[in-house]
Amino acid sequence: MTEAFFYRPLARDGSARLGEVVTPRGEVRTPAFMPVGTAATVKGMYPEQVRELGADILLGNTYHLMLRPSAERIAALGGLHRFMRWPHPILTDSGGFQVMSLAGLRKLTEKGVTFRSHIDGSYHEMSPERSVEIQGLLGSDIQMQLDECVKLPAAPEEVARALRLSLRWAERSKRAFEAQPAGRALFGIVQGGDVPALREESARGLVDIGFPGYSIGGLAVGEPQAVMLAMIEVVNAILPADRPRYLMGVGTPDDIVEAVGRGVDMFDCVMPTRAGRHALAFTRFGKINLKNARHADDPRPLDEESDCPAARDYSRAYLHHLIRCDEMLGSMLLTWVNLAYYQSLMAGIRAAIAQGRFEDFKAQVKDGWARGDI
Ligand code: PRF
Repeated sequence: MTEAFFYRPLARDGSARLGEVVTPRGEVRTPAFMPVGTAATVKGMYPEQVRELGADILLGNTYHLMLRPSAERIAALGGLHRFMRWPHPILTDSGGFQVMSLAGLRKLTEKGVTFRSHIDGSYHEMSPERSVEIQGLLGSDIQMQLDECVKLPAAPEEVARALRLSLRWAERSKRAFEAQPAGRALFGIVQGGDVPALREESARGLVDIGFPGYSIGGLAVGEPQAVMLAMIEVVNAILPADRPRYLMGVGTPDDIVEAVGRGVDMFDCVMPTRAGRHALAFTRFGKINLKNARHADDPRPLDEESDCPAARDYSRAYLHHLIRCDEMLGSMLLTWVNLAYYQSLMAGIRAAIAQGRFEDFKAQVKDGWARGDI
């Protein structure tokens, strides 16, 4: 087993990239979608089941795990992989984004961020150094620097201040990360809002510091899709071709195919899992809301041609019934449907890039979503 972390490019089709992120815990086929396992679980799914759908890597959250059950407790129990029985690669977010969206009474200074837990109101401090230390205790394979993500729309001065703070935190994070074993990686996070010049400043600053991979943050936070895609183009023109690029917290199937076409390699999003718990199914025919009364008498499955038993073998009427009764199996089946759809989309994307027909594939899947449910 190699002790190195690196990106192996395999093929290109336009700007779309086929590759592998190689880690000591295994290879991640890219473009990759990472299911979100915030609280050391992909809600409603067995880890073995998530793996069988084709996931090579999961995302975990520093913020949630530091509060409950705590990084030190997970470390004492042998690390996050053993704790949750997922022996494959894990990527962790640094916590800053979750502090800003979930925690109460936040205070941000040069040193870091102080906040109150959304669980019990307890007081916590997070610095770039502490975030990296927590991710190290968890045993995360791919770690994120602490950053500040500004919601859009925002004043350019505010976006500039946040990206420059994030750059200084990137340097501190890199220094703190040097204490960790070989084979793990720390990614820098590009910020810069919807301002091309600030995106460039952020990307160049991070490349100067030097990271084994780069995340694109601060997008899908209120801006139109066209703006997000334009920012991805600006950033990917600067990021080195021999390092993986991860678009944080994105997105819909349409966002994913568009971003892949602009050179993004990795994605994560709560959308398939959260939407599944709220009765929304992602399919070849677009989104289907199983709450709708029109499904009550429908004996057809969601997609009779799917490889996923949840999509192929259960009637829409039954799924509708489970959701109406708030039965947990309804959430479990729809989470399964959605993660299976997302992973099959990624497998289709990878096959298309390998064969040089990514544009055709993109047109074909978009056509299916547009045609809609019968
Ligand atoms: N920063 C971090 N995590 C994130 C984001 C970010 O900007 C986003 C934005 N879409 C999602 N998750 N650290």
